[in-house]
Amino acid sequence: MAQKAVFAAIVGRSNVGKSSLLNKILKQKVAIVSSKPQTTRTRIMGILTRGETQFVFIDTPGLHKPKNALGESMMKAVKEGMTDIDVAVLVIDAAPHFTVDENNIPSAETELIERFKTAGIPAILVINKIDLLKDKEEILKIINIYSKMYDFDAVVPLSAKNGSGVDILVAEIEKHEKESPHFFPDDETTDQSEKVMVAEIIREKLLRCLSKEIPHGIAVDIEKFYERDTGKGEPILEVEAVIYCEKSSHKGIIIGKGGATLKKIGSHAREDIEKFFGIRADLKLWIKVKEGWRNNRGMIHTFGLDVKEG
Ligand SMILES: Nc1nc2c(ncn2[C@@H]2O[C@H](COP(=O)(O)OP(=O)(O)OP(=O)(O)O)[C@@H](O)[C@H]2O)c(=O)[nH]1
Ligand SMILES: [Mg+2]
Repeated sequence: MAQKAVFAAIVGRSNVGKSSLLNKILKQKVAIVSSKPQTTRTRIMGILTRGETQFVFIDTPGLHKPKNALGESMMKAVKEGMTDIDVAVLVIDAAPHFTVDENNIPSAETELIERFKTAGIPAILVINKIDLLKDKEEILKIINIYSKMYDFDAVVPLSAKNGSGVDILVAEIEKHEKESPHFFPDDETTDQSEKVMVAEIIREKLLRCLSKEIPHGIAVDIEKFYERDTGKGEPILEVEAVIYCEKSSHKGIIIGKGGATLKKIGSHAREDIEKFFGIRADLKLWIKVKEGWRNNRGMIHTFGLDVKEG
């Protein structure tokens, strides 16, 4: 049988659960998740090969009005993520805190839907977080508002948290497959390098352990990453990472009283690194201050956060 492939971009506002959905589809965590907006900073590919079909999902940063060069780069990554796709998956948050009002749709979202129209991109509307909904009428209200904006191929209410509805979405995406050779090895799950995965795991713990604005000004750079032979039969993964923050006051907060916060971040990150690589790990963290890096294109490039062309 001929091989098939389908490219699907997962797009939508910040915090609606795009990365959670990708992880649930893949049954493996490849994208970090947090309750803070703008968690995802780059375009992340998640790959699932099932029978003859290879699904390539493109997780994208949440739509927002950029306030700095990093934000601009993130929005460029969304645009880039929408090129050469077979279908777009627009994710909407149905949780009660998220009021959908047709008079108050953010311009970034309406512009995205305009792109669906002009580029003729078929789209699926995903209504996520239905596990939090008491009143299912809310789903109908959302469908009503969004179906006026675009002729969606399908509407799938689901929960990226408990997985209900996720299989229905995958089946809807599969309808857009095309005959094509597979683009990635069949056992691959992401296009991110191991070093990037490690940096992202550390950044996730920073996002989760720190409050408010500080995590948004953080970047993680992996300086050393190698397997060391312990001579006892079992190698150990040695990781040394630098956490860059924007202010020296932030550095103090990241370290915490007696180093407690950094210790907690380090041990949570190490646990996840060990789980991901299936090997014991040793993690050393340093903190450096790099004022205003989010407006410095050179630094954005150094941290791998700019949009790669091609
Ligand atoms: N209850 C519930 N929470 C969810 C669900 N999906 C995601 N969440 C939570 O929503 C928050 C945001 O999830 P993410 O997956 O990081 O959202 P995102 O859209 O990728 O966010 P950005 O990368 O910032 O654009 C996290 O706290 C998730 O645990 C769901 O189906 N139900
Ligand atoms: Mg995300």
